[in-house]
Amino acid sequence: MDLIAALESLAPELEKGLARASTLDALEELRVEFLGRKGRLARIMGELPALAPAERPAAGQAANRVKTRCNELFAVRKAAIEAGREAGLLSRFDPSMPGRAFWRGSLHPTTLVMNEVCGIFQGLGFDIASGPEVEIDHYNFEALNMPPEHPARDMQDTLYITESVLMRTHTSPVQVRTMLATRPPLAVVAPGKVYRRDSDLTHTPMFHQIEGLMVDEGISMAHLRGTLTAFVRAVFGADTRVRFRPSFFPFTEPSAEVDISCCMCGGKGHVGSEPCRVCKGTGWVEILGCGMVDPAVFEAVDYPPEVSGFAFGLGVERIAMLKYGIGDLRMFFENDVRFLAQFGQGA
Ligand code: 2U9
Repeated sequence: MDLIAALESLAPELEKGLARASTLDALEELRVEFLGRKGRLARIMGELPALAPAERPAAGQAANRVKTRCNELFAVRKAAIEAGREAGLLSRFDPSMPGRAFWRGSLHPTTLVMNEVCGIFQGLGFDIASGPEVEIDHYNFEALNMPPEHPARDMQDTLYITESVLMRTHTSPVQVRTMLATRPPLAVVAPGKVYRRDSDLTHTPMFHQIEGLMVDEGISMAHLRGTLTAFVRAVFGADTRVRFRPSFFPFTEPSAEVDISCCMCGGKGHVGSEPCRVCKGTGWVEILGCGMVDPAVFEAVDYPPEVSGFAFGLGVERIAMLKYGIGDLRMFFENDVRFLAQFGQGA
Protein backbone atom coordinates (compact mmCIF):
# COMPACT_ATOMS: atom_id res chain seq x y z
CA MET A 1 0.00 0.00 0.00
CA ASP A 2 1.12 3.48 -0.75
CA LEU A 3 2.72 5.12 2.32
CA ILE A 4 0.48 8.20 2.38
CA ALA A 5 -2.67 6.07 2.11
CA ALA A 6 -1.37 3.93 5.01
CA LEU A 7 -0.84 7.09 7.07
CA GLU A 8 -4.30 8.43 6.26
CA SER A 9 -5.95 5.19 7.36
CA LEU A 10 -4.52 5.55 10.89
CA ALA A 11 -6.89 8.24 12.24
CA PRO A 12 -10.15 6.47 11.22
CA GLU A 13 -8.88 3.21 12.71
CA LEU A 14 -7.90 4.97 15.91
CA GLU A 15 -11.40 6.48 16.06
CA LYS A 16 -12.96 3.00 15.94
CA GLY A 17 -10.61 1.79 18.71
CA LEU A 18 -11.33 4.84 20.87
CA ALA A 19 -15.06 4.29 20.60
CA ARG A 20 -14.55 0.94 22.35
CA ALA A 21 -12.06 2.25 24.97
CA SER A 22 -13.92 3.17 28.15
CA THR A 23 -11.05 3.49 30.64
CA LEU A 24 -7.91 5.60 30.87
CA ASP A 25 -5.87 2.36 30.86
CA ALA A 26 -7.45 1.27 27.56
CA LEU A 27 -6.68 4.74 26.19
CA GLU A 28 -3.02 4.39 27.14
CA GLU A 29 -2.83 0.99 25.40
CA LEU A 30 -4.15 2.58 22.19
CA ARG A 31 -1.69 5.46 22.47
CA VAL A 32 1.20 3.00 22.66
CA GLU A 33 -0.22 1.00 19.72
CA PHE A 34 -0.66 4.04 17.45
CA LEU A 35 1.81 6.72 18.58
CA GLY A 36 4.36 4.78 20.69
CA ARG A 37 8.06 4.53 19.76
CA LYS A 38 7.45 1.18 18.05
CA GLY A 39 3.81 1.97 17.22
CA ARG A 40 2.01 1.96 13.88
CA LEU A 41 2.86 5.57 12.94
CA ALA A 42 6.54 4.99 13.76
CA ARG A 43 6.59 1.77 11.72
CA ILE A 44 5.10 3.50 8.62
CA MET A 45 7.58 6.35 8.97
CA GLY A 46 10.35 3.73 9.05
CA GLU A 47 9.56 3.19 5.37
CA LEU A 48 10.28 6.85 4.49
CA PRO A 49 13.91 6.28 3.30
CA ALA A 50 12.56 3.84 0.67
CA LEU A 51 10.65 6.67 -1.07
CA ALA A 52 12.09 8.69 -3.92
CA PRO A 53 13.53 11.92 -2.45
CA ALA A 54 10.93 14.01 -4.28
CA GLU A 55 8.06 12.17 -2.57
CA ARG A 56 9.45 12.48 0.96
CA PRO A 57 8.26 16.06 1.87
CA ALA A 58 4.62 15.23 1.11
CA ALA A 59 4.86 12.02 3.18
CA GLY A 60 6.43 13.95 6.09
CA GLN A 61 3.61 16.54 6.01
CA ALA A 62 1.02 13.76 5.92
CA ALA A 63 2.65 12.12 8.96
CA ASN A 64 2.48 15.41 10.93
CA ARG A 65 -1.19 15.90 10.02
CA VAL A 66 -2.04 12.35 11.11
CA LYS A 67 -0.15 12.72 14.39
CA THR A 68 -1.94 16.00 15.22
CA ARG A 69 -5.32 14.45 14.34
CA CYS A 70 -4.61 11.35 16.50
CA ASN A 71 -3.64 13.55 19.48
CA GLU A 72 -6.90 15.49 19.10
CA LEU A 73 -8.87 12.25 19.04
CA PHE A 74 -7.12 11.06 22.23
CA ALA A 75 -7.78 14.37 24.03
CA VAL A 76 -11.49 14.35 23.17
CA ARG A 77 -11.93 10.73 24.30
CA LYS A 78 -9.97 11.30 27.51
CA ALA A 79 -12.14 14.29 28.45
CA ALA A 80 -15.27 12.23 27.81
CA ILE A 81 -14.07 9.34 30.02
CA GLU A 82 -13.16 11.70 32.87
CA ALA A 83 -16.48 13.51 32.68
CA GLY A 84 -18.28 10.13 32.78
CA ARG A 85 -16.37 9.13 35.90
CA GLU A 86 -17.37 12.32 37.69
CA ALA A 87 -20.97 11.87 36.64
CA GLY A 88 -20.85 8.30 38.00
CA LEU A 89 -19.48 9.49 41.32
CA LEU A 90 -22.04 12.25 41.54
CA SER A 91 -24.86 9.84 40.84
CA ARG A 92 -23.67 7.71 43.81
CA PHE A 93 -23.32 10.68 46.20
CA ASP A 94 -26.40 11.01 48.38
CA PRO A 95 -26.21 14.20 50.46
CA SER A 96 -29.15 13.04 52.59
CA MET A 97 -27.17 10.06 53.97
CA PRO A 98 -26.14 10.43 57.65
CA GLY A 99 -22.41 11.12 58.17
CA ARG A 100 -20.02 8.43 59.33
CA ALA A 101 -20.13 8.39 63.15
CA PHE A 102 -16.87 8.87 65.06
CA TRP A 103 -15.90 6.15 67.56
CA ARG A 104 -16.00 7.86 70.91
CA GLY A 105 -13.57 6.33 73.40
CA SER A 106 -14.44 5.49 76.99
CA LEU A 107 -12.41 5.56 80.18
CA HIS A 108 -10.98 2.27 81.46
CA PRO A 109 -12.94 0.92 84.47
CA THR A 110 -9.73 1.15 86.54
CA THR A 111 -9.46 4.86 85.66
CA LEU A 112 -13.16 5.43 86.39
CA VAL A 113 -12.85 3.91 89.87
CA MET A 114 -9.56 5.73 90.59
CA ASN A 115 -11.20 9.05 89.63
CA GLU A 116 -14.33 8.32 91.66
CA VAL A 117 -12.47 7.19 94.80
CA CYS A 118 -9.98 10.10 94.65
CA GLY A 119 -12.89 12.52 94.11
CA ILE A 120 -14.68 11.23 97.22
CA PHE A 121 -11.59 11.65 99.40
CA GLN A 122 -10.86 15.08 97.92
CA GLY A 123 -14.41 16.01 98.95
CA LEU A 124 -13.50 14.93 102.50
CA GLY A 125 -10.44 17.22 102.48
CA PHE A 126 -7.66 14.83 101.37
CA ASP A 127 -4.94 15.92 98.91
CA ILE A 128 -3.69 13.66 96.08
CA ALA A 129 -0.03 12.59 96.31
CA SER A 130 2.16 10.60 93.91
CA GLY A 131 5.66 9.14 93.81
CA PRO A 132 7.99 6.86 91.84
CA GLU A 133 7.08 3.28 90.89
CA VAL A 134 10.76 2.29 91.16
CA GLU A 135 11.53 2.69 94.86
CA ILE A 136 14.28 2.14 97.35
CA ASP A 137 13.99 -0.56 99.98
CA HIS A 138 14.03 2.04 102.75
CA TYR A 139 10.79 3.81 101.70
CA ASN A 140 8.99 0.64 100.60
CA PHE A 141 9.83 -1.53 103.63
CA GLU A 142 12.20 -0.22 106.30
CA ALA A 143 10.30 3.00 107.13
CA LEU A 144 7.06 1.01 107.24
CA ASN A 145 8.15 -1.17 110.13
CA MET A 146 9.38 -4.00 107.91
CA PRO A 147 13.06 -4.39 108.87
CA PRO A 148 15.53 -6.67 107.02
CA GLU A 149 14.48 -10.31 107.28
CA HIS A 150 10.79 -9.32 107.41
CA PRO A 151 8.86 -11.99 105.48
CA ALA A 152 7.13 -9.36 103.24
CA ARG A 153 10.55 -8.56 101.70
CA ASP A 154 10.83 -12.08 100.34
CA MET A 155 12.23 -12.36 96.79
CA GLN A 156 9.18 -14.54 96.17
CA ASP A 157 6.85 -11.53 96.53
CA THR A 158 8.89 -8.53 95.39
CA LEU A 159 10.32 -7.53 92.00
CA TYR A 160 13.88 -6.44 92.84
CA ILE A 161 16.02 -4.38 90.44
CA THR A 162 19.11 -4.38 92.65
CA GLU A 163 19.56 -5.41 96.29
CA SER A 164 18.13 -2.09 97.51
CA VAL A 165 16.08 -0.91 94.49
CA LEU A 166 12.72 -2.48 93.69
CA MET A 167 9.31 -2.03 92.07
CA ARG A 168 7.09 -0.63 94.82
CA THR A 169 4.83 -3.34 96.25
CA HIS A 170 2.31 -0.80 97.57
CA THR A 171 1.80 2.97 97.34
CA SER A 172 2.78 3.38 101.03
CA PRO A 173 6.26 4.83 100.16
CA VAL A 174 4.37 7.84 98.73
CA GLN A 175 2.98 8.59 102.20
CA VAL A 176 6.45 8.07 103.73
CA ARG A 177 7.90 10.62 101.26
CA THR A 178 4.97 13.01 101.96
CA MET A 179 5.59 12.80 105.72
CA LEU A 180 9.33 13.41 105.23
CA ALA A 181 8.49 16.52 103.17
CA THR A 182 5.70 18.02 105.31
CA ARG A 183 4.90 18.44 109.00
CA PRO A 184 1.57 17.29 110.45
CA PRO A 185 -1.37 17.74 110.16
CA LEU A 186 -1.84 16.06 106.80
CA ALA A 187 -4.43 14.10 104.86
CA VAL A 188 -3.42 12.49 101.56
CA VAL A 189 -4.49 9.74 99.19
CA ALA A 190 -1.93 8.06 96.93
CA PRO A 191 -3.31 6.36 93.81
CA GLY A 192 -1.06 4.38 91.47
CA LYS A 193 0.42 1.21 90.05
CA VAL A 194 2.04 -1.37 92.31
CA TYR A 195 4.01 -4.51 91.44
CA ARG A 196 4.22 -7.99 92.93
CA ARG A 197 5.80 -11.28 91.85
CA ASP A 198 2.44 -12.88 91.50
CA SER A 199 0.45 -14.09 88.52
CA ASP A 200 -2.59 -16.35 88.49
CA LEU A 201 -6.34 -16.12 87.92
CA THR A 202 -6.85 -13.62 90.75
CA HIS A 203 -3.42 -11.89 90.85
CA THR A 204 -1.56 -9.82 88.25
CA PRO A 205 2.09 -8.65 88.46
CA MET A 206 0.86 -5.05 88.27
CA PHE A 207 -2.35 -3.68 89.76
CA HIS A 208 -3.64 -0.38 91.09
CA GLN A 209 -3.94 0.73 94.69
CA ILE A 210 -5.24 3.74 96.49
CA GLU A 211 -3.92 4.32 99.97
CA GLY A 212 -4.87 7.07 102.37
CA LEU A 213 -3.27 8.63 105.42
CA MET A 214 -4.54 11.19 107.92
CA VAL A 215 -2.25 12.47 110.68
CA ASP A 216 -2.92 15.00 113.43
CA GLU A 217 -3.03 15.21 117.20
CA GLY A 218 -6.06 13.33 118.50
CA ILE A 219 -6.86 11.23 115.39
CA SER A 220 -8.62 8.04 116.57
CA MET A 221 -10.32 4.87 115.36
CA ALA A 222 -13.57 6.89 115.36
CA HIS A 223 -12.20 9.14 112.56
CA LEU A 224 -11.08 6.05 110.67
CA ARG A 225 -14.48 4.41 111.01
CA GLY A 226 -16.46 7.53 110.08
CA THR A 227 -14.27 8.35 107.06
CA LEU A 228 -14.31 4.83 105.61
CA THR A 229 -18.04 4.36 106.23
CA ALA A 230 -18.76 7.63 104.36
CA PHE A 231 -16.46 6.49 101.54
CA VAL A 232 -18.06 3.04 101.19
CA ARG A 233 -21.59 4.49 101.13
CA ALA A 234 -20.59 7.05 98.47
CA VAL A 235 -19.31 4.25 96.19
CA PHE A 236 -21.79 1.44 96.88
CA GLY A 237 -24.91 3.28 98.03
CA ALA A 238 -26.28 4.75 101.28
CA ASP A 239 -27.88 1.45 102.38
CA THR A 240 -24.58 -0.44 102.37
CA ARG A 241 -23.73 -2.01 105.75
CA VAL A 242 -20.12 -1.86 106.92
CA ARG A 243 -18.20 -4.02 109.43
CA PHE A 244 -14.64 -3.78 110.74
CA ARG A 245 -12.87 -7.11 111.40
CA PRO A 246 -9.60 -7.26 113.41
CA SER A 247 -6.55 -7.97 111.23
CA PHE A 248 -2.77 -7.43 111.12
CA PHE A 249 -0.45 -5.25 109.02
CA PRO A 250 3.18 -4.40 109.94
CA PHE A 251 2.56 -0.64 109.54
CA THR A 252 -0.71 -0.27 111.50
CA GLU A 253 -1.69 -1.17 115.06
CA PRO A 254 -4.48 -1.93 115.69
CA SER A 255 -5.43 -3.08 112.18
CA ALA A 256 -8.73 -4.04 110.59
CA GLU A 257 -10.25 -5.27 107.37
CA VAL A 258 -13.48 -3.69 106.16
CA ASP A 259 -16.32 -5.79 104.79
CA ILE A 260 -19.47 -4.42 103.15
CA SER A 261 -22.84 -6.06 102.70
CA CYS A 262 -22.63 -7.85 99.35
CA CYS A 263 -23.53 -5.50 96.50
CA MET A 264 -24.66 -8.45 94.35
CA CYS A 265 -27.19 -10.11 96.69
CA GLY A 266 -27.81 -7.14 99.02
CA GLY A 267 -26.31 -9.12 101.93
CA LYS A 268 -28.84 -11.96 101.74
CA GLY A 269 -26.18 -14.50 100.69
CA HIS A 270 -28.27 -15.88 97.86
CA VAL A 271 -29.76 -14.79 94.54
CA GLY A 272 -33.11 -16.58 94.22
CA SER A 273 -32.43 -20.11 95.41
CA GLU A 274 -28.73 -20.02 94.32
CA PRO A 275 -25.94 -19.10 96.77
CA CYS A 276 -24.47 -15.69 95.75
CA ARG A 277 -21.29 -16.18 93.66
CA VAL A 278 -19.78 -12.84 94.75
CA CYS A 279 -19.90 -13.31 98.56
CA LYS A 280 -19.97 -17.15 98.40
CA GLY A 281 -23.16 -17.14 100.42
CA THR A 282 -21.77 -15.14 103.38
CA GLY A 283 -23.55 -11.83 102.61
CA TRP A 284 -20.27 -9.91 103.14
CA VAL A 285 -17.36 -8.96 100.85
CA GLU A 286 -13.97 -7.60 101.90
CA ILE A 287 -13.06 -4.29 100.27
CA LEU A 288 -10.10 -2.74 102.09
CA GLY A 289 -7.56 -2.89 104.90
CA CYS A 290 -6.88 -0.15 107.44
CA GLY A 291 -5.60 0.72 110.88
CA MET A 292 -3.98 3.25 113.19
CA VAL A 293 -0.45 4.11 112.01
CA ASP A 294 2.12 2.16 114.04
CA PRO A 295 4.27 4.51 116.21
CA ALA A 296 7.38 2.88 114.66
CA VAL A 297 6.37 4.45 111.30
CA PHE A 298 6.10 7.94 112.83
CA GLU A 299 9.49 7.40 114.45
CA ALA A 300 11.04 6.53 111.05
CA VAL A 301 9.91 9.91 109.60
CA ASP A 302 10.75 11.86 112.75
CA TYR A 303 7.17 12.83 113.62
CA PRO A 304 6.60 13.78 117.31
CA PRO A 305 5.04 11.15 119.62
CA GLU A 306 2.00 13.43 120.22
CA VAL A 307 0.58 12.73 116.75
CA SER A 308 -1.57 9.81 115.76
CA GLY A 309 -3.09 8.86 112.43
CA PHE A 310 -5.10 6.37 110.47
CA ALA A 311 -4.25 4.71 107.16
CA PHE A 312 -6.02 2.49 104.68
CA GLY A 313 -5.32 0.70 101.43
CA LEU A 314 -7.52 -0.73 98.73
CA GLY A 315 -7.11 -2.56 95.43
CA VAL A 316 -8.74 -0.56 92.61
CA GLU A 317 -9.45 -3.54 90.32
CA ARG A 318 -11.13 -5.32 93.24
CA ILE A 319 -13.45 -2.35 93.86
CA ALA A 320 -14.21 -2.12 90.12
CA MET A 321 -15.04 -5.87 89.97
CA LEU A 322 -17.51 -5.48 92.84
CA LYS A 323 -19.02 -2.21 91.60
CA TYR A 324 -19.50 -3.32 87.97
CA GLY A 325 -20.02 -7.07 88.58
CA ILE A 326 -16.87 -8.08 86.62
CA GLY A 327 -16.07 -11.72 87.34
CA ASP A 328 -12.63 -12.07 85.74
CA LEU A 329 -9.55 -9.97 86.65
CA ARG A 330 -7.99 -10.64 83.23
CA MET A 331 -10.63 -8.39 81.61
CA PHE A 332 -8.80 -5.35 83.05
CA PHE A 333 -5.57 -6.13 81.21
CA GLU A 334 -6.73 -7.59 77.88
CA ASN A 335 -8.12 -4.27 76.60
CA ASP A 336 -10.83 -5.88 74.46
CA VAL A 337 -12.86 -2.91 73.15
CA ARG A 338 -16.11 -4.88 73.48
CA PHE A 339 -15.44 -4.93 77.24
CA LEU A 340 -14.06 -1.39 77.51
CA ALA A 341 -16.84 0.25 75.45
CA GLN A 342 -19.35 -0.72 78.13
CA PHE A 343 -17.88 1.85 80.52
CA GLY A 344 -18.56 4.99 78.49
CA GLN A 345 -20.70 6.39 75.73
CA GLY A 346 -18.92 4.12 73.20
CA ALA A 347 -19.70 4.59 69.51
C1 2U9 B 1 1.87 4.58 105.95
C2 2U9 B 1 1.30 4.02 107.07
C3 2U9 B 1 0.34 3.06 106.93
C4 2U9 B 1 -1.67 1.44 104.40
C5 2U9 B 1 -2.56 0.27 104.60
C6 2U9 B 1 -3.67 -1.61 104.12
C7 2U9 B 1 -3.96 -1.49 105.44
C8 2U9 B 1 -4.16 -2.71 103.28
C9 2U9 B 1 -4.14 -3.75 101.12
C10 2U9 B 1 -5.51 -3.69 100.60
C11 2U9 B 1 -5.62 -4.61 99.42
C12 2U9 B 1 -3.26 -3.70 99.94
O1 2U9 B 1 -4.27 -3.63 97.55
S1 2U9 B 1 -4.11 -4.49 98.63
O2 2U9 B 1 -3.47 -5.72 98.42
N1 2U9 B 1 -3.78 -2.70 102.02
O3 2U9 B 1 -4.85 -3.58 103.74
N2 2U9 B 1 -2.89 -0.62 103.64
S2 2U9 B 1 -3.25 -0.11 106.03
O4 2U9 B 1 -1.07 1.72 105.61
C13 2U9 B 1 -0.10 2.66 105.69
C14 2U9 B 1 0.47 3.23 104.58
C15 2U9 B 1 1.46 4.19 104.70
C16 2U9 B 1 2.95 5.62 106.07
